[in-house]
Amino acid sequence: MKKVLDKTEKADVCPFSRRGFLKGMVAAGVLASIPAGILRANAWERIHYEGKYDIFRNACPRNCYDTCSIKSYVKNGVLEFIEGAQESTFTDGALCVKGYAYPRRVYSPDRIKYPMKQVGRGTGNWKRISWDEALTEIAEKIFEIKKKDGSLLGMALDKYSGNFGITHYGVEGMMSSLGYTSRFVGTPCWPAGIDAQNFDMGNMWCNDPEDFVKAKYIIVWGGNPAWNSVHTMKFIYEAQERGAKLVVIDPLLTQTAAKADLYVRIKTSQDGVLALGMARHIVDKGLFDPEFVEKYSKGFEDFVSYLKENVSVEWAAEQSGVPAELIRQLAEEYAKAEPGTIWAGYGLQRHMNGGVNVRAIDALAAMTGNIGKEGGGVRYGHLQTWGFNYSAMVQKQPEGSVGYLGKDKIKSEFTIEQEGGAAYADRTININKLAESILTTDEPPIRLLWVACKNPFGQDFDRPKLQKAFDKLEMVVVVDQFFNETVQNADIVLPSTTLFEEYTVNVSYWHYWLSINEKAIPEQYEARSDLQIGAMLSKKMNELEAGSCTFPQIMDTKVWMEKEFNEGIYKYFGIKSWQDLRSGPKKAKLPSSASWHDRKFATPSGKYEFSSDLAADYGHTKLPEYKVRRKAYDKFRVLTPHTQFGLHSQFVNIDYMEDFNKEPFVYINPVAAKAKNIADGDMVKVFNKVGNVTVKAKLTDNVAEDVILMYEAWFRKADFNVQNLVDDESSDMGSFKTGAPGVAIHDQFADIAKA
Ligand SMILES: Nc1nc2c(c(=O)[nH]1)N[C@H]1C(S)=C(S)[C@@H](COP(=O)(O)OP(=O)(O)OC[C@H]3O[C@@H](n4cnc5c(=O)[nH]c(N)nc54)[C@H](O)[C@@H]3O)O[C@H]1N2
Ligand SMILES: Nc1nc2c(c(=O)[nH]1)N[C@H]1C(S)=C(S)[C@@H](COP(=O)(O)OP(=O)(O)OC[C@H]3O[C@@H](n4cnc5c(=O)[nH]c(N)nc54)[C@H](O)[C@@H]3O)O[C@H]1N2
Ligand SMILES: [Mo]
Repeated sequence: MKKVLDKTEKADVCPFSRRGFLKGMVAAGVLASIPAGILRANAWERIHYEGKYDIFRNACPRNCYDTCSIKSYVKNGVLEFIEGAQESTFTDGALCVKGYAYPRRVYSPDRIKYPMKQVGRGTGNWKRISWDEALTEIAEKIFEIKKKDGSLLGMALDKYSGNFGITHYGVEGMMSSLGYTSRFVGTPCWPAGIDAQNFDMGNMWCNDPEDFVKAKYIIVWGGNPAWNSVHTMKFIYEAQERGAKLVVIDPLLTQTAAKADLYVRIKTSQDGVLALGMARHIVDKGLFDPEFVEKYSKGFEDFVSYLKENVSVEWAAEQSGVPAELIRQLAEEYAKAEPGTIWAGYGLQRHMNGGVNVRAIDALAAMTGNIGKEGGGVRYGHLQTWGFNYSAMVQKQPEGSVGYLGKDKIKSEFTIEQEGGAAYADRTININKLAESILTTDEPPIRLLWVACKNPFGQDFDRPKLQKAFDKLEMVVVVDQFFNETVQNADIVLPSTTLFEEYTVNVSYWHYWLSINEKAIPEQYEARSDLQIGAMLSKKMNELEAGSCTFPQIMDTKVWMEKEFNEGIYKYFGIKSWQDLRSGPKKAKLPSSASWHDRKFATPSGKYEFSSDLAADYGHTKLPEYKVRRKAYDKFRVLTPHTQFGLHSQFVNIDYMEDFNKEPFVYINPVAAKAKNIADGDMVKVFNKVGNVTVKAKLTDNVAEDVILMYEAWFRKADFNVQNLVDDESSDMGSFKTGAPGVAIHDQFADIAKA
């Protein structure tokens, strides 16, 4: 090991070497069994690095709880290795495995290097073109659409979470600069839970995750942080060391469940039932918090009546598959804990009854007085730190732009409502029904689709239908870094920079740290950031027709990053200027680590609402009542949750990740496999009404007998895509706060047979 750290050796500073990767991991003490001597050497190393490298501040912009603060080491313009920032007590000097592989992503030979045109969509016949040619072709299409339709509503933007850097909202700005267009709104990720918490409390707001250490009882409910939020686990472990009990409720025995003191296997979609059963027992035993329900809540009596008339522990046991005795035990332990906390994961709410199930869980926390306490709460997410200017996003349409007659307002979960609420006249379409909408939207139809920070073929639903939809489009432009399946269905691909090649600023929807992202290396090949591409398109549009685009034509990402800051941000983070972030990330100055610490809720009544009129206005029950789950449409339930060594379609294609994750599998219980005559390692076909996937089987009793499991991921060498098995059925909630309902991603079914 000592040798790995020997910096005097020439070979190990090559960015393409496995050494650089190891060094990053060692630098932050991440390699599993690091002897103490190495850690001491590591401290020596750090001092040694100063002066030898240009050191930059970066932040991981992926859609991940952890949004890590990064320190990057550059020599002669080459990014050699990176480590987690030590200044952040959340990142705590360590990255995840994917993070350490970033230099391999930057210098991957597979990166899209130049603008390219595909001669015949889907043929793979790519031809390198110049930026000028690419932009001219796109601009001419835009003019053609305006001429044909009298508006630009035939141009649509499909963007989501490939890069959450704040200036990336400049893509939306670029669209506004062109005119009124069609926008896919909503989110495939967490909308049902967002609405649920808004109905109950008036906002989605979670405690600082670092205060997990203060919890005495932790329920991780429908989440898998051991893979999906690795940095939070250290706080959970510390709580356990201080005597807290960790309970994991999940239909799968996950890596998080493996760390738990108690694993509860639940039938999928039946979390509301379990929460209601626990609530009934708490009422029966008088274990609720009289002060909270009297002073700070509305509708508790109605909730109790509902429970007494409709819910019994035995019924909940039968429905959820969790034994009655265990429901009673969980209820009593949680209610008596001082405090108890629940982490409501996003997997939990990707169901047709997902929103109301989150409401039932919120109710459990409220009735036991666990909301507003340090170490307590129902942790789902928050947007408290997102108060930027969104200068890049807010752009004016050119004079005389014709818009949609409806006064739809653009919404996303990150929308900061503007004073006065100016109504946009873009046409808004449910992001979760991309295929269906392209096929059915008319007057005008969608002709030109601009895709950025999104991989619909990898991440959206009903892939066979999406193929038909793309075939209908007149032009598809994709801005990305790799030739993924969406790019394969594009006419023009524009190369995007990686996070190290631009300035931006990042915050998290989970922790409370703010990080600057500096440009550490030049743009690689001909890659440009989303903002720069907007400016280049604007220049070309105006060249061809003056006044046709209002987006700035010269773009310095540093200047645009500066424009995102305001006094509110400075005050919240206790800094004087964004320059202060050059010395490291900063944490918000929180009056308490607890959300709702003053128990003043943002609901219409100002109280926690067990009974919500607003929920009724949106077509839901006022109370968090039991809602029957989706009827099975095939033999097994199919779960397609998130993978360990990838983030959605990102990372698994990087060579180091392929070392960990060579090929995809379907996981099946041995009993179910036997009935189907399937042995471990057999090639099998998983099929349903949407489509099919052929993949290798792995037998494990980590999954129940009626469940088959595949992790969503893009393998560049395998023809594997879980979206062949996932339809676009909506979840119950999401329209209130995000503009469209979520997707019942985990309410899917399929059969399996030997291939
Ligand atoms: N079956 C199934 N489907 C799911 C889920 C599931 O659990 N199961 N999860 C859902 C969830 S939770 C989410 S959040 C979505 C995620 O859906 P997406 O947001 O589409 O997912 P990603 O794969 O993270 O990112 C999309 C693309 O952005 C690109 N990208 C990265 N950086 C940049 C940049 O700076 N500029 C541009 N232009 N592009 C960039 C990446 O290379 C990638 O191709 O998927 C959803 N789909
Ligand atoms: N390594 C890695 N990290 C990531 C991501 C990634 O792709 N890879 N994605 C990021 C993003 S965008 C997101 S949204 C988060 C997701 O973070 P999580 O919510 O933790 O992740 P998921 O994989 O969507 O689902 C978590 C668990 O929900 C369970 N689940 C499914 N249905 C039910 C149900 O009905 N009841 C219960 N109790 N459990 C159920 C699944 O079995 C799964 O174990 O992670 C982020 N972090
Ligand atoms: Mo997500």
